[in-house]
Amino acid sequence: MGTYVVSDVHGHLADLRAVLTQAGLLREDRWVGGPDGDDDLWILGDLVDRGPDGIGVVRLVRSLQEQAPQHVHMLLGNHECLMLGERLFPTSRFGEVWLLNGGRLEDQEGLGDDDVAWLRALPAMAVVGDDLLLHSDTTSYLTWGRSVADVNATLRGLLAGDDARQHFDVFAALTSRYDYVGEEGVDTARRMLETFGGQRIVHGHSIIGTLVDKPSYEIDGPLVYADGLVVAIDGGRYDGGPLLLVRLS
Ligand SMILES: [Mn+2]
Repeated sequence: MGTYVVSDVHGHLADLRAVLTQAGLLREDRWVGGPDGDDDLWILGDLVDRGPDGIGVVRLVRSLQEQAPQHVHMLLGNHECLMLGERLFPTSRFGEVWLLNGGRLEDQEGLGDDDVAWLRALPAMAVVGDDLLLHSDTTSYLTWGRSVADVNATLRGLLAGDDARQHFDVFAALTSRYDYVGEEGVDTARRMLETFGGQRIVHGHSIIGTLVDKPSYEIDGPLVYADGLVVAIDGGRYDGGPLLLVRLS
């Protein structure tokens, strides 16, 4: 049994299909789940915006979740908040910020009421084996609760509400980054792990190229940093890098 993570697909449906197929998780849009059918997939948010077919990625991910609900899991990214905010509050600040961050009309037009309910209920964190999985390399999660269950319940409550500012605050908090970088980053990562559990944080959101000061086309694998306490997996597909599917050990 293997556990795979992927993040920040940003509309690149063909790439997502390709990496899942190559790993034996997918065959012609049907979930296969690896050689024994018991592999797990965690998608760490940011399915949409910036790329060619965000709504296609939403459709594929939701279909895989329906086919294999015990094996396919999706976490909330800041672009899911953005998609939701634009849909619910188009005349608020979300309108401008959504466009600036690569929002696409086709993705909004394809979004059904059922998708909106799904977005509002996405969990933001999970501990899987020894890994704490989340979207953003931020400490904002600490402001929403003292356990994974607390944080997920708080965010679910905030996104269930109809207050545009509340939604925007969640989006903004999930957009912050680089909190595990540098000397203080090690302590920060340790504090996150002590609070939420796990031996290691696995995140997307901040592209590896910006963490190692390299162009994204030179990135070919995940980055382990902060004394081995943190793993970044966003290869920067929207920036010309690879969509990384990473098998956790
Ligand atoms: Mn993000």
